[in-house]
Amino acid sequence: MTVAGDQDLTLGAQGFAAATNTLDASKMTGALNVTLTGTAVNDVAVTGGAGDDTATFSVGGFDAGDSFDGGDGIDTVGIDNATATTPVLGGTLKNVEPSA
Ligand SMILES: [Ca+2]
Ligand SMILES: [Ca+2]
Repeated sequence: MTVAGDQDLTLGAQGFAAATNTLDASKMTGALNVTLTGTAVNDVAVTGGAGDDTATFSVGGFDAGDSFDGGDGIDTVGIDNATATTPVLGGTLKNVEPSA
């Protein structure tokens, strides 16, 4: 999936069904806020753009095949392992800033 534009965009509960997926917002200048639900089983590589992006990996899915590159801006990652029977934290983070 590729998204672009100068408006802020919120994508709730994206359950990617293929084994490997990409969400490319690198051309976007608005802020992307996405929640990913399929990543415990499948893998998603999220690339943010110039805005302050947020990617939330929910349902226990931020494993070695998953990644988030925030790009420019002050970017945030959320990881929710609350419902996972076997929580994992093996994904790759790049260009994600610590919160103040
Ligand atoms: Ca995964
Ligand atoms: Ca960004």
